[in-house]
Amino acid sequence: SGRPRVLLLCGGRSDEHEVSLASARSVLAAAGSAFAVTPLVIGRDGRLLPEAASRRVLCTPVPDTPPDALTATGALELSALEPGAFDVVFPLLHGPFGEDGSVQGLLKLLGLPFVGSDVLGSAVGMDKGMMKAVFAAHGLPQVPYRLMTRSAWRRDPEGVLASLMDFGLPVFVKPANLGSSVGISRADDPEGLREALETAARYDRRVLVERGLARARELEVGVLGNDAPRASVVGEIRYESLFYDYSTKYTEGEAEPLIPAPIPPELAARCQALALEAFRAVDAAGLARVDFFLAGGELYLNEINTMPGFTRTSMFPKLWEASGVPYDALITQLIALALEAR
Ligand code: G1L
Repeated sequence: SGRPRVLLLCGGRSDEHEVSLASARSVLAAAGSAFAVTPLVIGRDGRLLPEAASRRVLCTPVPDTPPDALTATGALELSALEPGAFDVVFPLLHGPFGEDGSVQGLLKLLGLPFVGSDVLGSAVGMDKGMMKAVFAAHGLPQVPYRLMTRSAWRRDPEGVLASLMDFGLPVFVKPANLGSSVGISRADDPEGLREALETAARYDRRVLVERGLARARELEVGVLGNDAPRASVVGEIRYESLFYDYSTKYTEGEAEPLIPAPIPPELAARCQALALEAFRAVDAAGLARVDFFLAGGELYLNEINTMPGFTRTSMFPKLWEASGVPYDALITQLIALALEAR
């Protein structure tokens, strides 16, 4: 009896701390009447704020974690997570300590149902190298890529550079760990490639090199569901940049979403079908945003994000709004999906 008790976990030790808080504010505002929502903010230092301080952080117009609100022993507040204390957890957490499946593992051990993918889907969705290997095993179309270790790069940089020459230029070089947007660069010449690899290798043990596409458009699809997932309408992201090759994705500039994307219906249907295949391939659950490149008439799967931006104005909620599922209903559906036996 009573409203379902929802624990909203947000913040965390990542670049996306503020994005997470912004999303949590949107969820709190939308879910606050239908659900009994308890927010818990994880500080940038990884410590949990007590509930009252968490509410203050989320309800303050200029948000940040006041240091004096931090508990001496954040681990103590984990007792709030005892089995049975909540009906469902909404883990709005990203980055190495939130999106790699570790939080999902903790919640699973505690027997608390949670929104979104389980350990496996979260972990695979987080790691670009593993994600691409899984997509490749499923025969999904991707740009040519190569995964290498930092140690291989440091041991034999000339050999690695030589082995990458058949890719052509430009290429994009990224740390394999998707949780972070830092360390990504575009290389247009061999010297740039050397620098890009050096940079990416500072951020992760594993580095991904992808062939750059000329004049690629970016399409995105929202997926909602568990074992019978549905795809949203297709959206397109365009950047302010005059020549929108996809490097602009990693530079400053306002993204302008077009929903639905101005593409032929057959292409939209193909995007949606591929998005559902990608969702199943990584064993995602609940929700995901699947991103594509469209270049030279060909569609390439770029990535799946099992923890997409989640404010009212983020792409994932907007895609569903345009598909007939408003924000509040989206939250209700996600909570229902978390409680559904799988
Ligand atoms: F809990 C969900 F629904 F699975 C979930 C979890 C995390 C949805 C969206 C997110 N997103 C993020 O954590 C963020 C880093 C993009 C900030 Cl909201």
